[in-house]
Amino acid sequence: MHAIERALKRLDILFHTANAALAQLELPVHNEKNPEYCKYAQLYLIGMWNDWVKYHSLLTGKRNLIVGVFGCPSRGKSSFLNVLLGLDILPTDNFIGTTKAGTAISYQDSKSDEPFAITMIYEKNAEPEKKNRPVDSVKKQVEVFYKKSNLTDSCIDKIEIKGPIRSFIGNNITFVDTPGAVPNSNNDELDEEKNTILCDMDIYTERALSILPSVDVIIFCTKHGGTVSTDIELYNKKIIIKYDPINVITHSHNREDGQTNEAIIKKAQDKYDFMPDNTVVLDSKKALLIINDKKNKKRDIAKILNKKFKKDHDLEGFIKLREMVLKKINYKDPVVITERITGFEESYRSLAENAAENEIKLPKLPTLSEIKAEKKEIAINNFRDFFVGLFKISWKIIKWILIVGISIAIILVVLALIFG
Ligand SMILES: Nc1nc2c(ncn2[C@@H]2O[C@H](COP(=O)(O)OP(=O)(O)O)[C@@H](O)[C@H]2O)c(=O)[nH]1
Ligand SMILES: [Mg+2]
Repeated sequence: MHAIERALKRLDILFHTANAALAQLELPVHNEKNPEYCKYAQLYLIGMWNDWVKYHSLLTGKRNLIVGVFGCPSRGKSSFLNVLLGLDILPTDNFIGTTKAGTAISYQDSKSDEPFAITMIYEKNAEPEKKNRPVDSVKKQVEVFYKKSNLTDSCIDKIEIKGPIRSFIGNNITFVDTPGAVPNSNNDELDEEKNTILCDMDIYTERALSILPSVDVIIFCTKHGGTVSTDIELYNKKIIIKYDPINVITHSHNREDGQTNEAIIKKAQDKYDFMPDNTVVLDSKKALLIINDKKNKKRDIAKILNKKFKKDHDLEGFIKLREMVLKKINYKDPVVITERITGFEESYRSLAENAAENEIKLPKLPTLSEIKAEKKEIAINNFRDFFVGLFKISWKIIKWILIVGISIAIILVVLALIFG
């Protein structure tokens, strides 16, 4: 707890310094000097600022941790999320563009007959549209909202689903499903791969990538036996630059006889050449059979999944995945916090150095010893002020006591003289 309090103080300092730097850059004199640089630095600071807001709200427990699933179209993202949610509620299909907007799913307890609240949120002023549904109708309602999120109208922000999900990872995580993204919309590989319906991949890609900065943990989905150059390009251009994702290989039904998960991962590592060790192989289709089994509708799905995932070779990837997610979300670990804040500080320092080269003076980030020295000085000043204040009040009181005392004494002397 102590580490978190200290971390929050350091974050506050960064906050103030970055805000002061932004104000400095907005000064007309600087903007005229080097408008190009000012614009770049402003954007950079705003990006940093957003990251701090995100981290701050996480550390103070004001929001859930957010896990986002990304990847090219039809890599099994929505199917695999249904397994993580313990409920088959997200639309999945064999054609590109099934998931049409970012969809955030989180736990909310409810005893109502329609315990799931599904909301379509628009970017601009339009009022959100909200429907309450029983679990069996959630998928249908989401599809209705997806249809409404007409491609020519890109002002839809996201869809939110809140209800009693049965996640075997934990209830304090918000999961986000995203539309399939492509690194380049004229990709021939996609047409070869699928009977592509006519759709504007740019809008889906934009919607998916706009979600990237707001998530804390990224899961990147690829498909066993699928084509790879689009995945590699998307991964290298958009994901790995900023994030350290967990990699998931779905569709393990394509495995050759006796092929182990390790062998699949090894093969993928050779083929993708980017895929690091934190990769798991999953068969969502098989796991969904357990989730959709009528017998299991009213039972504790987390317990059932745990047991089956541990026993079944095809499903064991889910257990590994849970371990990886939990390890990544260990954000209250003092080492993780310190590393992260040091990272923020370093990027601010390099920005300030860069600014100096451009003859712009940004506020200096105080060092911890400077902050300590400043605090000490404040404490000394407060201490001194307290005694000065006490002395002043005491002096006033003494002065009044003396005045009153002397007056009474004079009166008594006068009275004594008069009455003899
Ligand atoms: N056999 C098998 N099929 C899968 C698996 N995951 C997804 N699929 C199928 O692949 C297709 C695309 O899945 P979807 O979840 O919609 O992909 P998304 O576009 O990445 O969200 C659907 O027909 C799924 O049923 C899996 O692990 N095994
Ligand atoms: Mg999908």
